[in-house]
Amino acid sequence: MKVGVFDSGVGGLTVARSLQQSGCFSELLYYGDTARVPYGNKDKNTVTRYALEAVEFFNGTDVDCLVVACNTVSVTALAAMQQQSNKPVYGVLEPGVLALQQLEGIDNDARILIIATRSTINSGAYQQRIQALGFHCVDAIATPLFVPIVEEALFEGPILRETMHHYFSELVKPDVVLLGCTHFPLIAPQIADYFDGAKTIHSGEAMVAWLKQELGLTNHFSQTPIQLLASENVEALQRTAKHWGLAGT
Ligand code: DGN
Repeated sequence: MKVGVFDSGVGGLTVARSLQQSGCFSELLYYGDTARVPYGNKDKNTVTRYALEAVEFFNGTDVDCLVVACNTVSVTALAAMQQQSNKPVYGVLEPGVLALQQLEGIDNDARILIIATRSTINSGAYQQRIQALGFHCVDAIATPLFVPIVEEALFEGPILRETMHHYFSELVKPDVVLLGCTHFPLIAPQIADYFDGAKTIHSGEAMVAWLKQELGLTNHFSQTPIQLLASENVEALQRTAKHWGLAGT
C-alpha cells in the first residue's frame, strides 16, 4: 500500500517518519505546502481551501490513502477533504484521542494537557472529543512559539526552557500531554521532563497504532522509500527530512 502524507510544511515529517518506520507501507509520498506555512493562525475558510488544493494534487497520484499529518488541517478540513478525495483520508485527531483512551495507568481522573497551534485549540475539537470520553480535568493552550523553535533545531537550551516556562509555569502538572501539533514530538522528552515525567502522545505513533487497529495493517515491508514534494523550496524539506532521521533522505 502506498501512502500519501499531507502537511502545511515540514512538521508532518514526524508523522511520515512513524509511518515509514512502521513497515506497513510499500512507498510514501509526502507533500508539504511550504510556500504557505504556517496554517496555524489562518481561518477555517483559508485552511479548507488550501487543504482541498492538496486533495486535488493527491487525486492525481497513485497513493492508496492519504494521511493528514497536520493537526490544524485535521480539525478544520478533514470532512471536506474526505468528500472531495478519490481515496480514503485519515486525520490525526481520532488516532490521538484513541491513544489517550488506551494509555495504561490513565483513568478519567487524570489531568490532560492539550498543546497545539492557536487554530487547533480554538476549534475545540480535541477538548470536545476528550471530554466526551469522560476526562474531566482537561487544559488546552496554544503554544505556537514551539513551532519556530523546533524548526530552528533548538531542541534544548535556554530558549526552549524559557518558552516552556512562559507557557507552562501557571498550570497544574498534567499526567498526560497530548502533542496536538506536528512539530512537538521533537521536544517531547523536554516537555515530559518539565512535568516530572508526564506521558506524551505523539500523532505519528498514534496514527500507526490506529491504522493497525482500524484497517488491520501489518508491518511486512522492510523498507519504505519516501518521495518528498513541496510547494516551495523542496531542498529545505529534504534537509529537514535528513536531519529528523527519515530513512533514504
Ligand atoms: N502542521 C501544523 C499543525 O500540526 O498544526 C503546525 C505548523 C503550522 O502550520 N503552524
